Amino acid sequence: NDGYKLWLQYYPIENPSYWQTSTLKNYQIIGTSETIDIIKTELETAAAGLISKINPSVKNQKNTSNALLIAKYQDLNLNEIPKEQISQLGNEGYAIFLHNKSKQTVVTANSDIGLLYGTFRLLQMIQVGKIIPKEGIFQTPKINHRVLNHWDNLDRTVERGYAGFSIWNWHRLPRHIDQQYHDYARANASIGINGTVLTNVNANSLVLTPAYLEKVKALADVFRPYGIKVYLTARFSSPIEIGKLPTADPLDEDVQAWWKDKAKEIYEYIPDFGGFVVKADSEGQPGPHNYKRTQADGANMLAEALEPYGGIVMWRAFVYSEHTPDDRHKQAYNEFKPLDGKFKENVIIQVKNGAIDFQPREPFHPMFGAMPATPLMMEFQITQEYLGHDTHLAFLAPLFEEVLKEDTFREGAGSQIAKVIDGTLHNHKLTAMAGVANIGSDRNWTGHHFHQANWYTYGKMAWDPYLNSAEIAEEWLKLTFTSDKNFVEPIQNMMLASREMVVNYMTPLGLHHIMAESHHYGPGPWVTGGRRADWTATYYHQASETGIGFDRTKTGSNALEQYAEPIQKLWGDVETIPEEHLLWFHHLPWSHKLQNGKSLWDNIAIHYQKGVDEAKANVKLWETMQGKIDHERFAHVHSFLKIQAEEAIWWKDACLAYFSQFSKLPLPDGVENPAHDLEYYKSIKPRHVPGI
Ligand code: BDP
Repeated sequence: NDGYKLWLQYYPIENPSYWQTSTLKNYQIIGTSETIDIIKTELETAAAGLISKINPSVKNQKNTSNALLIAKYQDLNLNEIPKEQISQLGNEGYAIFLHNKSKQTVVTANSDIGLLYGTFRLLQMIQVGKIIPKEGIFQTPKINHRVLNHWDNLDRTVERGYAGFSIWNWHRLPRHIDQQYHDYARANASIGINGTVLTNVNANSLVLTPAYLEKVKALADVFRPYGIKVYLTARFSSPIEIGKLPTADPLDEDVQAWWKDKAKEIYEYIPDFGGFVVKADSEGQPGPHNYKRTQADGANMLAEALEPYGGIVMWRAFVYSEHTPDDRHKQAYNEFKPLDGKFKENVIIQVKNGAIDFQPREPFHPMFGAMPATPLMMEFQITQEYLGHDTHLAFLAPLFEEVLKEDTFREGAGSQIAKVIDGTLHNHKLTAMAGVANIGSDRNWTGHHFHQANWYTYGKMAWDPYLNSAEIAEEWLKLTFTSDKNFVEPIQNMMLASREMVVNYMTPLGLHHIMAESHHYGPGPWVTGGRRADWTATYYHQASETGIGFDRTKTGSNALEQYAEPIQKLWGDVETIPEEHLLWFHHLPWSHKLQNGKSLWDNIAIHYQKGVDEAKANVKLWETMQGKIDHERFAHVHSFLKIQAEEAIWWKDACLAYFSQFSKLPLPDGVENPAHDLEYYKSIKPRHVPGI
């Protein structure tokens, strides 16, 4: 098993129940469409696997009555479920229930896509051994646009991609449609993802030319029956680069007309094109600043072009500049907050979960909840730019869950981020979530087999941002590997603890951005100087003989003032701030005492050691799983876990060797001394990591 089948393994169920068998044996699907055909194929595939172990004579025996009925509500003759309940399902929701009279399992919806989602859910339930509750299941997505952002370049490299090359083969498109495009769409549909941004946020305007639009159209045609819309990144300077205009000024009439024509052209190719994602005025990307215009001027110009066709603009808030003297943490908020209410209705602001950049842990972005008149969407990074790339296991559900549950206090207590992004806090209809994809040409899609779980989690949480990590992990393990509880329970625990483990051996107690320069793999607390201070480690940890940490309170950058009062109070005080954010907001002496009575230095060292100990323990634990799953995936994960354990030591040793030159303190009991001196760690070249 090479993992290609992801969580859609459909391995045989042990002792299937009568309900499971009859549901998969005798079904009726009403309707005709490409989506209905996909549903049929899915059921056949699932049945061939899930009940393959039962006696073939039983399997082939057709009952006259169907045990499972899949049909749109309008095609059913059902008075059992009131119409209103179904109309609330909207266009993508579904219902699954047991029909009292006929005893059939019914999957119904208002659309074929709803039926597809319902079918996938039913099959997942059958695989993991769940039964349909008496009251039935009524599910509607809480977020409308659930999109993957591919940071894929047209030459098939993937920015921050660690699982091979881009799966979009632009050269062969549109004439060759690879089976993998279907498999990709199917996998996404199975977890509710309904949009894909094909291209990197560091955009190439070529993708907006006819030659590429034909290729994009070919992909859109594949994805459509799976309920997936295609979006593109729009390079702000495209009117100059491909339109031969002298400017890209958003207030220039020719520029506006150019975008309008471009939108019209795109919709001729792709009538249900989703819209644009834009990274402007950030890390060298052009934007409205080049013309002394605001982010709203830029976003609204594009929104106006897309508006006649129902397209949207996802305008990224990741705007910061090395020429702005202020703390990078504060810049996006300062830029966008004054523009609240100034964006057109089809603009949504795409905000990363934290104010810096996808760190193993970040306090939530202060923009969430702070712009009541503007829809805001969440951007998570599924690919692990700062969390050990492909080789380090980090199950990200706890990271996502932690952020989504944070209380912004913007409308008083209970103003969780999930409510900001599902539109309920400030009554917005336009809602979205983006996940920077971790998908590549590797056979198993994501490099580490366990990183499939992060793609899976993203889809599930975009559908319902109130889900909890433990349930997701359990279900994913059962779908992907086995239902054997001797495997599922310990490995679920391993997954759930893995992100905190990474935080411990990389950036404990609120440390951040101390990864190696540029590629961000491995430790680099010594990174300093160079082109941009805000891309160095020393900018963020501020370690010196007097202490460590970034003072973001009133005595420092005062980024804290961007949060609601209760947060300012809680985090502004070293006694009450959760220790996990301590050094994000405070600069403290090495001798500062933490809650456990030990010094800051001792605590830093203890956290690093803890991370290492856990990474080593994971290898041992995994070894006891041999034979419980297929050998291929077992061995793959085994070697990656070993890499992780070795590199956790590398992280600990490098960071402690570096910080101890300032703390000048010995390591506490139980913390192993670095094996080498600091110069040795500094000399390690990217990805050239010594074994231990
Ligand atoms: C950072 C990445 C960079 C991205 C940028 C972004 O290092 O490659 O282009 O974010 O999100 O995380 O635009």
